Amino acid sequence: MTFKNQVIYQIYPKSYLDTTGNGVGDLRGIISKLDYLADLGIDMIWLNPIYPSPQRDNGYDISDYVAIDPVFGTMSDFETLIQEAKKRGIDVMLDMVLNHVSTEHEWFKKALAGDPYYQDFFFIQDEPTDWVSKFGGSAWAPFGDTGKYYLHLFDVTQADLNWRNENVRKELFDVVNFWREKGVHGFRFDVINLIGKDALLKSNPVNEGKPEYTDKPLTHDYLQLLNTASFGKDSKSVTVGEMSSTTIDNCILYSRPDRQELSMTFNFHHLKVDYADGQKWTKSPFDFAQLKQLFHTWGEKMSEGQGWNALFWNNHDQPRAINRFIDYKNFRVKGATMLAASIHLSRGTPYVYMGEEIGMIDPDFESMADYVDVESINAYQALLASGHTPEQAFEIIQIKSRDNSRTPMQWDNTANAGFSTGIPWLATGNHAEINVVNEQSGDVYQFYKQLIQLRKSDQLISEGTYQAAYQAAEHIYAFIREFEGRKLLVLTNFSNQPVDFELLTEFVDSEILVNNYTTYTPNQLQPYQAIAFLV
Ligand code: TEU
Repeated sequence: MTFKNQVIYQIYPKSYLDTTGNGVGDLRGIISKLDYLADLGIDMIWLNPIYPSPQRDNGYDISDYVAIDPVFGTMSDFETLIQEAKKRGIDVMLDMVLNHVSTEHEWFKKALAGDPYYQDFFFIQDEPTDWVSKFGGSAWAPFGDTGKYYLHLFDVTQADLNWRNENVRKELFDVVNFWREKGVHGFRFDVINLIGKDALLKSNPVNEGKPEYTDKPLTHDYLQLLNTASFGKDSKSVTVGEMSSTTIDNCILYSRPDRQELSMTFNFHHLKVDYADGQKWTKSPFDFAQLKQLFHTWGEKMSEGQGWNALFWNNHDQPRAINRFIDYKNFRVKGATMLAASIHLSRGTPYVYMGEEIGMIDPDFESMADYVDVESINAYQALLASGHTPEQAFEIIQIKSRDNSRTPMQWDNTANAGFSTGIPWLATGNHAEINVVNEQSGDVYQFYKQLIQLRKSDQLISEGTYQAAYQAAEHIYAFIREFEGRKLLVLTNFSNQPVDFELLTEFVDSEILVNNYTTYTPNQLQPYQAIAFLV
């Protein structure tokens, strides 16, 4: 079993299951659901940050890298989670947020107190650059009353770390090894392609300054040092880099096995095809032609370059895909299963985001008071400042907020969806119909189980090459996988209408391996049909 035939399930711990009644999910809640996860067939669970944090950015502002925030439980609870997961053949992947640290971390506090050793852990300059924070506003803030400024590419409470400083690198390598010694084999590295910054940071108005700090060449050197000093010593390690605004060429270098950097990479280009003018906080239908072109380009080039894609539609930073890409009011189940097939049969490692396996959708929040995400709250103010009415601004937040995917897991149709006996930290979504009790025997969950099992059992899916197909077809995304003489043609209809097609002659005598419908009309795909032909 390698990362090529594994499926990774992402858990947002705050929202998975609360066992204490404080309205926040916890480690014992995850432990209580390991049998459910084992039934689904997943191989690894990725946990978003569970470390001590002021929670300004829901745990991505870390104040202690090697402890468990009491809101999630104790280190003993974590050790129990590792043991219980292992009993079920499930490994754990932790989120390593190594580009920045909370301003509540002792390193920043000591720097602020005047300790030059720790001041060199950060980017502190006399003059700020013109860079823009990814959460809006300047990427610089006053460093105490020194008259200098410190860099924060994200929230003002998330200070960027200076990876040029070998003392910083050593501290961070020690963090990864601390969790390896706890039995952790998986690591997701948060915005790790931002760590290669220059010593002296200078202004660059291009794309809000991104070229000055994204995918810089030193990033590869640092990843090779990190690999050698930590997870590279573990033959079972699975590592994934979250790559912000990256390129295919860099992702091949980040994930090509001989480079000894990472196992695979997340890129987000396919989740920006519903951005007007490349801007997230806009309202725009998705561009299907651009979506399939991106899948084909990334699929073929990563295959040719021996790179490895993390395949996903959902995560904690994205609205749920069913809302973005599917006529979900009429075709929720078919749309959910079609989306699943479009990545689980492709080349890469699929990620299932909690609730995706039961077809969860965005909540119907009715006012800004329902939203808590710092990025969304900042964006709402920016939309008002740029002339949007409150109604227009709210409509954009409703479709784009990260809170959409962070609502509590929907276990049943009781109050709070069976997530908590207390008041949930974030309101629940529409769990009356969409919940595990209703859906676990239903089409979506069972289809995910089938896809996950196929990846384990057939090397054509885990190892096969990727080749684009039906590129000119207006509503069809299709590709061919090939391995040791066997071929799989996967066709997905991204529309709510039947679509005619001509089956490639080489597949005329094929068998149907996967179909999210119970029937097949020759040379016609039904609305949101996903079908795979094997020869
Ligand atoms: O996200 C990186 C990132 O760029 C996010 O801003 C994300 O792309 C954006 O919100 C999409 O609109 C990582 C984590 O996944 C995210 O939760 C953190 O807020 C961020 O880094 C800072 O650590």
